[in-house]
Amino acid sequence: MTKLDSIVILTGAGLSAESGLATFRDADGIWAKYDYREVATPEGYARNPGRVHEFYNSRRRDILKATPNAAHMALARLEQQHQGHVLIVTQNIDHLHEAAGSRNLIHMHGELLKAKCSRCGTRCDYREDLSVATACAACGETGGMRPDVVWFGEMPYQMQRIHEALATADLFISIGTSGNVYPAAGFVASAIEAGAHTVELNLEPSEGASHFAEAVNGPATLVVPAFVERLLGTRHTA
Ligand code: BV8
Repeated sequence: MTKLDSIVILTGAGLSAESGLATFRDADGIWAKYDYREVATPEGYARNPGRVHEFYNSRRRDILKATPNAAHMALARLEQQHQGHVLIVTQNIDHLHEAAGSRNLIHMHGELLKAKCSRCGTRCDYREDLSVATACAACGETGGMRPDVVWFGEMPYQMQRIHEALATADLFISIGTSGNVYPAAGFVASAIEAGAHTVELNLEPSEGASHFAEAVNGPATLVVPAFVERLLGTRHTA
């Protein structure tokens, strides 16, 4: 393998599946139980904020009970031991990458353990249930507090920083994502344009599998630690 200075890693719900958190598009996934237009769009929130709060309150409680798995730990090890630059861009709204020790991390779809006030824009850590009666600690207003997550039709966070990282990537790894949701699903094309080697680590081939130079299929807790050891091992032999 050539010199791999800059590594960009995109993660999705499949990475947290073995920590007990539901994915979206698997047979028993979240979108099999909820209509995303009702619970993950600004229109759905405006129509029925109580239903959206219920949806996210239940997921927040699940997230607070979850712990990082061997795949999260392996990615934190890679960041600590790799001589070059490692950036994780996660679509996940859980905090398991941080809990595993990852630091160089972008939550492009937001974080469920944060809330933001639609009235004054203030964002804060928030681990309790939210409701329309929750008052904003900054402006005191009620009725405006929402989970700090990016809904369909909303602009994902830190896109400029992500595109800059993709433009200089030597290696792009996509882990546990079905490649259905844009703009994240388009990152592999940007990485290819930058001349990066592209790898998909996923339970099964994703929608975008054909774009990747290399793929390893299997559960994240098996394939991710093995791939990280291969990368770190390569460093010693290069
Ligand atoms: C936007 C909210 C524009 C938080 C989510 C083209 C370009 C740009 C936009 C679009 C476009 N075409 C369509 C759009 C609109 C839309 C979109 O992509 N729609 C799709 C459905 C067609 N995109 C948007 O609206 C985005 N915004 O583009 O804004 C804009 C421009 C200017 C100004 C304003 C706006 C916003 C997208 C973000 C939406 N929010 N979530 C939450 O509730 O979580 S999306 C939701 O899907 C989650 O965030 C999730 O992370 C994301 C992706 O899902 P995955 O993570 O991939 O999960 P999934 O279940 O699908 O797959 C899991 C995979 O893991 C599977 O492959 C499975 O095999 C694998 N797996 C399972 N178990 C394991 C495993 N792998 C390994 N080990 C295991 N054990």
